[in-house]
Amino acid sequence: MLEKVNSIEDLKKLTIEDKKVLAKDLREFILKIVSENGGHLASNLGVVELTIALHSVFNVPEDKIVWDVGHQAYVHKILTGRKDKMSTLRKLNGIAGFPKTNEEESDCFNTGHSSTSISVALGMARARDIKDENNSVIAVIGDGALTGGMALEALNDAGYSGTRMTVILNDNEMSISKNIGGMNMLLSKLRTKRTYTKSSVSIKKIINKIPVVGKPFVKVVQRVKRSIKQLIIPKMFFEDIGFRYLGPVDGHNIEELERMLKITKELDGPVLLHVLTKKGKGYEIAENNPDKYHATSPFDIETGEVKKKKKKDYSKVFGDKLIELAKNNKNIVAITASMKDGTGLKEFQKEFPDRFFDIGIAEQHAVGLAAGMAKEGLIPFVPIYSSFYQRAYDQVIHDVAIQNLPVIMLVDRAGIVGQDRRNSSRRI
Ligand SMILES: Cc1ncc(C[n+]2csc(CCOP(=O)(O)OP(=O)(O)O)c2C)c(N)n1
Repeated sequence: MLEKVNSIEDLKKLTIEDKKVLAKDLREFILKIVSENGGHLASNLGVVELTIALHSVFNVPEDKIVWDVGHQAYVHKILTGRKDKMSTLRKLNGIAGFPKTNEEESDCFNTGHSSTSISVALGMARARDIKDENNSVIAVIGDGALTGGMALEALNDAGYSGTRMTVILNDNEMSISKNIGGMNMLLSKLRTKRTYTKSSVSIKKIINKIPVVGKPFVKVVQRVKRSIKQLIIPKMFFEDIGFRYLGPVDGHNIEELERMLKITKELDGPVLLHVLTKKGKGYEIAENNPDKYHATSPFDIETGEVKKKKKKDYSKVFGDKLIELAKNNKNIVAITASMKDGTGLKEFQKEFPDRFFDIGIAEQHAVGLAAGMAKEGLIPFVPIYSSFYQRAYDQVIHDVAIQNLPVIMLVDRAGIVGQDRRNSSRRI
């Protein structure tokens, strides 16, 4: 089926049954490429059906799809005419592993750093309204990225503004490792609920068509529904801040996804569609170890074994040394912004669970938190990749440096990392 699909037009001609076959082909194709070249695997396997459904319902490049982080955009790239370039992933001058506006028109925005998509999509939606245009704008954001402050700032603005846009919450319960935090607690309550809003939207549309009695009646029905919803779904956070919440929907059911996406297209105002997906879907080894296969170097498909064994790197040296220091000093604590594996803190967490803090993809908060701890006599270690430390420059200056607080910052991955180009001016 994948051989037949070379463009979005080809995709749109397929039946649901064809699309199911296509999903299987896409998974095999991605698995082959990533096992040979390395790349982001588990997140891409998780969004195959979602991406097919998005491109079936919406029309890029007129409609804008903003991929948060952008590491999960392989399927989007394959479907938007770049299938043949995928074999150059992570190769010199090869296809970028993230959306690139200068690569294809349907990549409407460059992403790489987490939690930017809702702000950007809201900006695009406001621009559309000012220009009096009619396209749809969609942000696709993971539950991990939703822990970032910028995403929450954007939800706050979007919900209040009432601007027409869709946020797709791709909830796989994982950041790179298991997702944590209060937002995750809220999502876990929503995950277990039946899809609630699916009928309410169509009822509203039908009632709205009845003349005169229509509008007031809708208001009454909505009020009743809202109170029922409060009973069924505790703490309707998204609705309370101005979004219409739809879902949760099975993110591997193309038919259901298309149905829900069509509803979001019809609605005025901000909509959040909660989609449940499985990271690594379809490749058992990645399903069982989604964190290991979040991003990987080349590996053997049969066994999952990485071909070139990783040497001891600076993150490991740091992690081992920190454990040694922490054994002799109970004031030492460690903070990670959702990167415990990459920054070498996995063993520290096992050894000192009470002195380890994974605080979500929230670098600003990580440094602010460390400042408070340091002020009260603790010795916080905060390892963050150099590129992501950019998020916390203000906290580094305002909360730590000016107050001369002993926060220990470890900045790694500085310089050039060749494999993944995330934006045109810098390779990280
Ligand atoms: C500011 C920032 N910090 C850290 C990262 C590293 N990072 C890349 S993907 C990711 C997890 C994203 O989780 P989620 O949004 O749930 O997407 P999923 O991979 O689960 O689909 C992290 C922490 C980043 N890209 N940007």
